[in-house]
Amino acid sequence: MQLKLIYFDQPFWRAEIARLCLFISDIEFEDYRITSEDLNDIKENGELSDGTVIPFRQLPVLVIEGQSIAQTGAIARICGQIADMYPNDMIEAGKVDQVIDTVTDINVLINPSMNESNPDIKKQMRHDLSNDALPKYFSYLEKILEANDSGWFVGDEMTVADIAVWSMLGWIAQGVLDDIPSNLPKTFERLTSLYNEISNIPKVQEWKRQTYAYDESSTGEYNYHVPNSI
Ligand SMILES: N[C@@H](CCC(=O)N[C@@H](CS)C(=O)NCC(=O)O)C(=O)O
Repeated sequence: MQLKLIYFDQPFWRAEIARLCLFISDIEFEDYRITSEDLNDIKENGELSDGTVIPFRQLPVLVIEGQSIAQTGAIARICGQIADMYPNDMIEAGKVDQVIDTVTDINVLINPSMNESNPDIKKQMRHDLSNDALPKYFSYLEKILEANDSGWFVGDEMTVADIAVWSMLGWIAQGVLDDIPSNLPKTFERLTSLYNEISNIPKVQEWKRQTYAYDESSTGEYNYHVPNSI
């Protein structure tokens, strides 16, 4: 099966959910990271120069057997099924989906503060996120982990839901979001354990070594200090 995952050259959860489950399960795929020319093509024409369709002019897009699929959740479900990290059972599948959609909701909550140019308003937004919205959502996620009691969100094995939360927590724990404390997730015991458990998986460490920049001296855009533990 021919698989190509198209995204920016960043380890953001929207792409990592697909890249990582495929990598962990030794499924071959093309990890295509767009150039600035590609981005222009996407914005102007809704496709890459080779004709690959980018349906909503946003990324990620998965090209599977020559067909383009957009939307993080849809891609996660396909890659999760291929990688055997997405349940067959309808209810269990729904439990995975609800976690992925909640990570989307958290992302959407953070977005306005990323686009805010007034520093005072931005600071207030980040303060509100850190003291209200984020802890609230983390506590809901924590409760699901507590109810399942296997260490994973659904069933007894890691699914794409766990990878989504891991990658989202890593985004926050990097400390790249000004005025959102990097240790915010740490007060949530089960989320912390989940994060550390996934970080310790040898294939995850290998993926990070291969695709995340680790040069301590670099301050470049592509230097991701996604911590191994929180
Ligand atoms: N609903 C989409 C949202 C995807 C999205 O917001 N992608 C961002 C990158 S993380 C993007 O392509 N931004 C460029 C743009 O919207 O012009 C999904 O779930 O995948």
